[in-house]
Amino acid sequence: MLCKLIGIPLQEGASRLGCEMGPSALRVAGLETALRELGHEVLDFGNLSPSGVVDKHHPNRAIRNLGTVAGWIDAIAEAAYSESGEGLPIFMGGDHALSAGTVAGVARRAAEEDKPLFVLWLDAHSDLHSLDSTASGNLHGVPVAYFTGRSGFEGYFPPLAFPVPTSNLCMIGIRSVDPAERAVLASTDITVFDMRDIDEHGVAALLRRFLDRVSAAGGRLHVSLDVDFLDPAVAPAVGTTVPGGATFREAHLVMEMLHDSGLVTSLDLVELNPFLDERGRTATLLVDLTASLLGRQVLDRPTRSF
Ligand code: B3U
Ligand code: MN
Ligand code: MN
Repeated sequence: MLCKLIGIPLQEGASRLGCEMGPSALRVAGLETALRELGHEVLDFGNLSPSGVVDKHHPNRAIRNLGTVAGWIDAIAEAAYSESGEGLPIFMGGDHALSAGTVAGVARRAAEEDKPLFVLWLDAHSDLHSLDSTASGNLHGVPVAYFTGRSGFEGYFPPLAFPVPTSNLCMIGIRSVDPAERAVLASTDITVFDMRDIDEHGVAALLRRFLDRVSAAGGRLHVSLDVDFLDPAVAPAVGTTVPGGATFREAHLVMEMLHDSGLVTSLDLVELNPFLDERGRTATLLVDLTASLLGRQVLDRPTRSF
């Protein structure tokens, strides 16, 4: 498999500075070598930079860095479209606002191939705020609303030609949802599995159900992994830690199942803030999780039935 590493040092969507160092930390932690050791070809495209920044003002005065983030989304969407034609683009963030661009870009690619696009959102948060409803004003809280085509982004974020149908979106790991987001989740058909669902049913059963749907539809699958999907005890390098997240093993199992499915066509690694890390352990964990997604396994594993 050809793996394309694309750095996106965007940090203006988060409240704490530091995500701009995410792509460097993933490189230092050995992402390229880990993938090469699995037999993959790896191309590092370096880091993207934003399109021209136009100052934009929104009536919601809480919003921060709107013009800057909009400039990033524009450039990211273009790169995501161009690089998703062959191989597996791995978008190394950068804060989660970047997924407004990556998903918009891969959605355009899927539409061109006449395939449905599915999105697996691994996150503590639903990131479903509109520009009107965000109270923090941090734009890493809005990408899902944007790429599913909810209203209010017109004139602020780049026009969106191919919104992702909400029925094609599955969120796993959710445990911090604001009231406005909760109302959206209640009124749409987004599949949401919170931590209680993981506790009750196990992450494997939840994920298998979704992957079966993607496979039956012949879809492309974009995976967006926010560091705060993981429990802060194993992944401290994130600005918005929420206790009670996925364990080390749950996260690896998700990646191993994604590998076995053969369905993943693009990947975001987001919200890594190396300034908050402990001796690189979160960056290293992200590298190991990506290796699991790309086929690293403990044993040569035959299909087993118990
Ligand atoms: N929903 C809150 C918190 C948040 C969302 N995404 C992250 N934090 N990383 C907000 O600010 O919109
Ligand atoms: Mn997020
Ligand atoms: Mn999050």
